[in-house]
Amino acid sequence: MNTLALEHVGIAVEAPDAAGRLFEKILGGRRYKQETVGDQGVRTHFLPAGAAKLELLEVLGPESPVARFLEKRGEGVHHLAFEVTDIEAAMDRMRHLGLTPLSDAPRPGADGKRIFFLHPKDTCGVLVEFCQSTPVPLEMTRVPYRNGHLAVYEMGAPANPALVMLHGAIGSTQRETASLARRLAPHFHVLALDFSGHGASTDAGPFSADLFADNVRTVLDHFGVERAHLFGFSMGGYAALHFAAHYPKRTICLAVHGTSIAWDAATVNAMKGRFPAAETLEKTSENKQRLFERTTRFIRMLPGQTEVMEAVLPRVEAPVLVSAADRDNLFPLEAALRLQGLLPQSRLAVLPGARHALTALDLDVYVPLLRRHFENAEVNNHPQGEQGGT
Ligand code: CMX
Repeated sequence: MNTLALEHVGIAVEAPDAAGRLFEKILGGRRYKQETVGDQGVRTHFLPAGAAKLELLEVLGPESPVARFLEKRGEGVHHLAFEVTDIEAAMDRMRHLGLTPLSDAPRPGADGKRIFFLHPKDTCGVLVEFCQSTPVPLEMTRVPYRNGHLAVYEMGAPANPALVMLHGAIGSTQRETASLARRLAPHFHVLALDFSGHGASTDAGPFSADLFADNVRTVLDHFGVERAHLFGFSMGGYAALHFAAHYPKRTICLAVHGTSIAWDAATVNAMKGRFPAAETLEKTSENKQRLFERTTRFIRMLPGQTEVMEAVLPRVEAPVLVSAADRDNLFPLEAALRLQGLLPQSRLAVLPGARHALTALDLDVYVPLLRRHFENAEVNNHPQGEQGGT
């Protein structure tokens, strides 16, 4: 059997800000996430520590087990957490070892994880946590659209700023944006959608940037969201830019990753070269054949759209974070630079060590970048009244 890996060390602290600054100095990394874990009565503050993390535990109320710990013992190491791939099996194994998990079943922990504990009395005075990263299944809402529906995965509190998340060509939320969406959900009201004819959304005719922008508008209307941040990967970025250009009053700010607006015959062929790989992944999709046909027609039109985009994008006033992977195997870095050059309020980020696929990105690097970009955006100056149309 492989040994279990240390996932994080939990440290109970009285003053999370001061403790956070101290450990930032010691470890050399920055706090990258805060999260309230209501079930445990704590707020967690994460810092990177090599392959593991430090989890500073801030008490939220007197009922929290960490409050009792602080009262009895003061600040200090509170628990060690080990990563498992099957948390139910880990619970059974602990019971077979004669150890008693503190809960009958795994409970929700920080980071979308499922967790359980062993009592410190059974484990040499150390509270031991087991955690499984496998995320809870996404819940899908069917938003009526033309004669069918759009599949939307809603996460996070509706009181938070809305963030629409758009996948790439021949992709879907489940395959591409889900992990990123989960990481952003504690801070935003995430609406991750499958474009028409993709993933779990029904087909609604030929693909076009207008259709995808209309998908976004429909989802915002359905959820009663006036203005939103947009994130788009690859073709999703293209659609996000198109949306921002045509619905400026509904756009707070944007982030696009792995997106090019300068398509030529070579990019069309390179994109088509990715279809077989997608085919093996999309075996269950009823739309598969039509998806490839519609995508082929759509991307063949894109080289003819370059001039149109070049004329329209300088009018996008929303701040845009343009990011690209330094080893993107579909678009050269120049594509990102060219795009950034067209956008009046844009910043460029080059992310290390990744190819085109969004799933290959180091989210520990990318998520803080995105959060800062969205959170810095000017959100007070809400334009009112009539929205633009395509
Ligand atoms: N590490 C080591 N010893 C601990 C401990 C810890 N984290 N927490 C409690 N103890 C010790 C206490 O000091 C006490 O020892 P003494 O009997 O020698 O005084 C003993 O365990 C009993 O402690 P208690 O305060 O009387 O509390 P309970 O037995 O009611 O609860 C425990 C202890 C472990 C069952 C409870 O704290 C618990 O359920 N912990 C798991 C949940 C938790 O800690 N959640 C926060 C983690 C947040 C996250 O990572 O998401």
